[in-house]
Amino acid sequence: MSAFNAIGADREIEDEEFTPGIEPQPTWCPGCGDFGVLNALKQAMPKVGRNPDEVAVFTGIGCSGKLNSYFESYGFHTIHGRSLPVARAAKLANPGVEVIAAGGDGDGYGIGGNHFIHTARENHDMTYIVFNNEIFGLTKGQTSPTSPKGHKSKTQPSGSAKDPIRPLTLSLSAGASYIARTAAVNPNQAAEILAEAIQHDGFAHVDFLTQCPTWNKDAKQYVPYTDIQDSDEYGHDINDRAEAAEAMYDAESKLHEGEILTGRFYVDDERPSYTEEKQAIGEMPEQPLAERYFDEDTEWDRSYQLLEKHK
Ligand SMILES: Cc1ncc(C[n+]2csc(CCOP(=O)(O)OP(=O)(O)O)c2C)c(N)n1
Ligand code: SF4
Ligand SMILES: [Mg+2]
Repeated sequence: MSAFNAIGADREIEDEEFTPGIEPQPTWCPGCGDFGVLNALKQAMPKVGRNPDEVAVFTGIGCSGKLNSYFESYGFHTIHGRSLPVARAAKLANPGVEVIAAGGDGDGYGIGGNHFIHTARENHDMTYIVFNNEIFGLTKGQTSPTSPKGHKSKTQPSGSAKDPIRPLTLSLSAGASYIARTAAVNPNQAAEILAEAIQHDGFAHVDFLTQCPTWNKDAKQYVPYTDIQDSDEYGHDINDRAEAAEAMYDAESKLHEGEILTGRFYVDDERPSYTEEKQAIGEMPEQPLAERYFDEDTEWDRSYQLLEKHK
């Protein structure tokens, strides 16, 4: 990709286009689940028909925050817990851009938890991937909001006295309109779920289970897992809020008992996004606010083409 290209024509897109040519190879530890997110995201892009120029990835701080260094697209490595407000601004200014925010469980459910709740509540049109390894990885294994009760770490040597957060349930009550859980050990499902989340109009939250073999050796590697959509035992109506809440509670209770339930938990295709709500009350224009440099012929212009292409 050359920076500041014109909008790409419709064409077949290869996942390898999302591998940067000049960036260093990932510095994640061998066996890290973060590789699973990167690969799934690359595989999702041909499914959604976006080329690298049409995507912007916003990350927080953590091992997970390195995602956009290894993924060819526009990117912004923000500060700890703050990927969502930056991503929201970008989407509001340039609605044709495919906005993806990503970060760790500490980043998104801890320090950035308030942004998570309110971005879900407002149903901003973006995908939010949370790398859930149940610890602070980058800072060497401290207890995080998703660490199980009793989990021992340098910050909680006698074991955590706290119940872990329930991210799926929290997301539902906050207002996210697409909620799924997948795992790095399940690459095909992960790529499908990310593609769906990206195509969803509204706030799509994917809790992505990622093993950290370096600092969380006690953690399960998230196998064996059950895909709730493939299971007669667990299938529920993903459009039914009450049934989704029950399925989420079940999955979150079983996670630390060694039963890993993954799949789509809730989808609401009817709810308008924040941009649509603001346009409906006349507080946002139909045309993109952002200007973008295309080429010598058109120079700076608002990103109408991008918006038109992906309407
Ligand atoms: C404001 C602020 N507080 C604390 C830190 C230190 N810090 C960096 S990454 C991190 C936690 C990372 O954990 P998580 O978000 O789960 O990401 P992971 O490394 O596990 O992918 C912390 C506390 C920081 N960079 N900025
Ligand atoms: S410390 Fe853990 S989360 Fe970070 S790169 Fe290594 S294995 Fe991955
Ligand atoms: Mg983490």
